[in-house]
Amino acid sequence: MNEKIYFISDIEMGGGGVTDDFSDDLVLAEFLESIKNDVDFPDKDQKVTLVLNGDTFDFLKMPYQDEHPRYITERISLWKLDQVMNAHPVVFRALKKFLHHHGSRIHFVIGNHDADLIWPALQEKLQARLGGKKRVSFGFSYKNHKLHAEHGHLEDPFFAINRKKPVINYRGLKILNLSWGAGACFSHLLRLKKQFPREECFYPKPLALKQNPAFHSLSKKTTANLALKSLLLDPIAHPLDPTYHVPYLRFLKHLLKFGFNFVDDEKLLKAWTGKIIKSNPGNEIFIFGHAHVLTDTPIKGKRVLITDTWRNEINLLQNGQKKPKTYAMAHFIGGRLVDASLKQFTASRQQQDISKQSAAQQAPQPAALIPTLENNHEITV
Ligand SMILES: [Mn+2]
Repeated sequence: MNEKIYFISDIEMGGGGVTDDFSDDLVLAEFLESIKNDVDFPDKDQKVTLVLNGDTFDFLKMPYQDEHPRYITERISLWKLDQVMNAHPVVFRALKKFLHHHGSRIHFVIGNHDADLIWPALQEKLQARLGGKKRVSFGFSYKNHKLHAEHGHLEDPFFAINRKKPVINYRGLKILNLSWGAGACFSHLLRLKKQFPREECFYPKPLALKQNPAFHSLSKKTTANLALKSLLLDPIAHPLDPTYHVPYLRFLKHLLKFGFNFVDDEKLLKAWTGKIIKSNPGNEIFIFGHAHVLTDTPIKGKRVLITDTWRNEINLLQNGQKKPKTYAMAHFIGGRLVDASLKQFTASRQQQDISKQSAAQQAPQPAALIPTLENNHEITV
């Protein structure tokens, strides 16, 4: 059996409004076409799997009829999925076309922006739209031999959810059991996003704040407001409401260990990836998204690949250019991993190896964090 697996993450496709950070539909469609061509389909034993490694959809920032309700029912999530399908028809057509081939599969890993994918109605709708139950699957992770992939938010203190209890009953409603970070987005961070939609997509964040005093000032106000209300006042005002729950102990531990550094901080990144490595023993290679950085590095003696975002993120360190579209590829022959690497996709159909490290090379390499991980002092929405 010859199998190639492609991983992309953090596309953040939304409903087409001001909070929708994805607009490279044609590039994504071309990428899907290129990976289909990369595989020799006349070979009956050839398989190709596309793993959409979390935050494929951005249901989190997307409004529901101009509002941002905290109680997300299956009906609300379905409405949001319809908006995404209407806003990005090119992508849905390309995904469906990718699945025309007998050996192809798509696996949706659930992230913090698309927690709604847990609803059966959404899974059924996507399966019906793209290629059937056997071809389209969902889960919090993807496993293949000694490879483990997941989005990464389940060890992020601000966006972690209880994966064993993703849906809860409250006031007679079945709703998503979302993270504290999701609630903070609905109540505070979205106001900042709507006022500065572009600035929120600038990397690195400290430089974006420095360049725009108005953005800096509103960010500071939002952070202060968020700390006072979401951490203190809201839980007192709504003591029985699970959507206002604050995991204080987890936050305190984070604060003592990492201060005000968040998801892409280098030390923190090693900590959360290390936890996932520890709880999935026996695996040799780990693939994540979520941090919006590109990394190929050894952690705890295992190889860790992190794919960067496909949303319109601007790199201020490179003359304000849009970040390149990157992905990971793993190649199995007869159940043995023969290659795993990070690659860059360019719309001209030329792909470039950016981490030519064979899977056989298990000896720890010098830390290769690409690009430099900047300390991020703001929570990214
Ligand atoms: Mn994420």
